[in-house]
Amino acid sequence: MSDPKSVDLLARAERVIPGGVNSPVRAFRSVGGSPVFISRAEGPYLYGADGAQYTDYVGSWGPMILGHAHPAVVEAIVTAARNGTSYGAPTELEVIFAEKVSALYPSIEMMRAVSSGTEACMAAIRAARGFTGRDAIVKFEGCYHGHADFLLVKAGSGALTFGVPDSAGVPAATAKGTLTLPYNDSGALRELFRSRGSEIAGVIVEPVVGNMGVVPPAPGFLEAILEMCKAHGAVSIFDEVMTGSRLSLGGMQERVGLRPDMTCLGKVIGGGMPLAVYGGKRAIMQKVAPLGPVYQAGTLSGNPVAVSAALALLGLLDARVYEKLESLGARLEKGLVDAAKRNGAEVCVQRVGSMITLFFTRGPVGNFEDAVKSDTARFGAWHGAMLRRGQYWPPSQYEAAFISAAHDDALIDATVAAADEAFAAKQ
Ligand code: KE4
Repeated sequence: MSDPKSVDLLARAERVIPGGVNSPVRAFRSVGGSPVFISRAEGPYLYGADGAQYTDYVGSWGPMILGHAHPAVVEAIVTAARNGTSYGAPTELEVIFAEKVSALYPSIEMMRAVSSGTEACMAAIRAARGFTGRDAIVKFEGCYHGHADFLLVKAGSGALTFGVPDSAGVPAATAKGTLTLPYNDSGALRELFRSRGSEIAGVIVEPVVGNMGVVPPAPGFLEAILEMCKAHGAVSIFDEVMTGSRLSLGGMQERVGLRPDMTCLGKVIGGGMPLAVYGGKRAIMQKVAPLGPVYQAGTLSGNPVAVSAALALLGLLDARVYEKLESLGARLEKGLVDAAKRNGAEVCVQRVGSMITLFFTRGPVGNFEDAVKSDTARFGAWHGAMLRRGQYWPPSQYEAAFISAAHDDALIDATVAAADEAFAAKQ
């Protein structure tokens, strides 16, 4: 149950916006109840339409790594906007941004700014196809790379056949070019390359999955992807839209010391503004227009307001931030595990850095098949109980929750106390 003002707003919204929301997960459909309409946010807090305060564990689905409305980021946006919001022409800011990204991600020798993670992943795959002259791409079940047609695909019958659409409106012919394998299954990947390696343009992977809940890579899995791509002339693509500068300033690839051929970035890299990146090996990116035959364009790509926000945020991220995020993440993980045990709740908590998921299943969760064993009804009840206690947890079992550096030990302890009650709550 949400506050009366949000309920009224939802009724109005549903008349003019599908489900009343501009992105489906916000509708609370998978947890029940109606969504809280947010009026403002600051630091670790969201404020509902009725003024109620919530400790936020969504953080706009990842970007708000330093909390909401960070003064330095807001100031950068205001200052930039006073100079005009977008010119549709190159600026020095974009050069500084590209040099910064390349310094943080040595695997990105050349990059292009776009306006969303969807655009970044779509363009990266087009570049991989243009570079290799091949059509097939490989993704992993449970990973989400935005809503480009050829990425809304699920495994066809038998994971080694071509994909089938996972959304209405995606032509079967489009889906056929996408092969879907189980996450963390290096054997299936090796088998696929053995049988079809010459057809594969690229492999795209979330190096830590956030989109089926947090699922870390099994030892050797990411290395197998890079090895197979290298051996068969395919392009390895790390989709670090969520993990980039979230798990480390240089993303998951920095944590594991790997260099994919291409990387997609978004969320944190964009400073919480509509700004994302795709890039990688110079030889691949030199295929992109106007240098080469792979076309990609965008009206607001690299606009000065978004880039200024990004540079302000990135300039504040240092080792101390990631140390604090690790400490808070470990505190929350332990607190949730202990609270679940105290209440006899069968859960599995999986975390990497400040990305964490509470699965209502015994676990461990290593792939999509494991994740969907979760009791989503129990999760929904727990989510509602947490919300009533001022804790804003992602409204889906299959999402990552995010901790910001604006959170502190006291807030984490309050969240654990609420979780304790929520586990005990029968409804
Ligand atoms: P956007 O187009 O939403 O900016 O990015 C797509 C995308 C690509 N790759 C990864 C790994 C992502 O997590 C995303 C988007 N993440 C979702 C949350 N799981 C965005 C929230 C939403 O869809 O409302």
